Amino acid sequence: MASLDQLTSQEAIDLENKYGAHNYHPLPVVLSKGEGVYVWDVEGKKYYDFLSAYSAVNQGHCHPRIVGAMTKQAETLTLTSRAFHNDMLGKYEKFACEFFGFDKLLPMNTGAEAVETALKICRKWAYEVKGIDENEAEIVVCENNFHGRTTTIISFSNDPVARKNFGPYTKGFIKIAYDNLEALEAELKSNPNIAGFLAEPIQGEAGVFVPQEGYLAKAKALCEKYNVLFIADEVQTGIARTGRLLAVDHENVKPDLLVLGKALSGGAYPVSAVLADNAIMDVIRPGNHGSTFGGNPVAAAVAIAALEVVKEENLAENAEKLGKLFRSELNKYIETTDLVELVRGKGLLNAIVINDDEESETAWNICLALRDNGLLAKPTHGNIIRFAPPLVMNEEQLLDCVSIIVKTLKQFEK
Ligand code: IF1
Repeated sequence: MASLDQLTSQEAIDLENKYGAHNYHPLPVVLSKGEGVYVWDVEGKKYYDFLSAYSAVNQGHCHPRIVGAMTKQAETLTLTSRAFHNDMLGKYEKFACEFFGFDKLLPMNTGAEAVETALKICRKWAYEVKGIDENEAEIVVCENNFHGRTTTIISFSNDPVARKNFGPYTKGFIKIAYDNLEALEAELKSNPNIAGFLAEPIQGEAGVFVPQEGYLAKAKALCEKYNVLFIADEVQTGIARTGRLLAVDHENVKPDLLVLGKALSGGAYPVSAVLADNAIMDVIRPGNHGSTFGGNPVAAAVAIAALEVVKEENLAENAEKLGKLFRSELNKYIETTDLVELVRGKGLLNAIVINDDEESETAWNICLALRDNGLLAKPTHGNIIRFAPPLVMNEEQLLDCVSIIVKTLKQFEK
């Protein structure tokens, strides 16, 4: 087998198994092409993508405008490092700051790096502005959070698979129940060393858990009351996924630190960022933080194009409208069956809960059958299946997907 020959799916999987670290358990499907809401496997079978690379490909696969911006910039200048200026970074920072309504942006590459960046800014602000004693700052996080894979971030995870045997763990984090304002206020009230509160506006990995209405606005108000920074991790929920540009927009909340990643590039390139106003961001001075690739000209060009697509193609409005349709169509089916407990979500970030215990294989087997029927989705936490198609989907395609999903679920009715 010459390395440039077209592989079969099985050959590609065998290569990964032999030469790749086994840090994932992918659905057995090998993709080689994507366009809009569709992907194709190496045998040429076409699928609806109902994961969108965990909400990175909100703008659809290989969006011509994003690919065009990327290739044009790639032919001109790819990387200077931040030792020198480049002519794209400032343009992008201005564009993104105006787009999201903040004074300043700090560019990074991956979501985890942006979360780390927000934690560092928050701690520095705590010492230099709030006046907490050195090394005493603590950050409140939520149970069942997912914020990435670095040693610090997994230190405050409570998922044993992500965490066990990676210690010793970073100190300075306090875990409270998600969607529980009493727990938050109790912590803020009793502990003068709290610097920030980090939360996902909807918990993705936890199974698309939507908090009660008003939670984010009230949590932000509590943070203001106790002079604590509200850090919104919108890596997964941001960039139109939930039917608004940001999930916090549903409650008109402006976070003190906004963390973005994934769809900030439309999935074309790793681009992440933290946004904040000057009173906070200005604690960061030369040498305090950085990254070789963060803020490179390709990332800047890609992110501008990706955000323009979100606005010009009205992706937030489309996600809002199609999300309502998706849940109402699935609810019609759910009323008729015991197989599915419920559908929940916001915009086009949704999940169904299969009526089975967490250890059962049912959700995995449903995803295999969905694949066979031409739609790709992935279980999370055993019995939950996440549904997050690209936001460029139209109504006819969505209804086609609903019929594939319902037809497949019916195969599993007892
Ligand atoms: C993996 C989940 C999604 C995130 C939030 C930061 C990051 C993520 C809210 C880090 C990343 C991904 C990473 C991916 C699986 C995944 C995921 F299932 F684990 F929860 F999206 F749903 N904050 N989420 O969701 O961003 O460093 O990866 O760019 O395999 O780890 P990253």
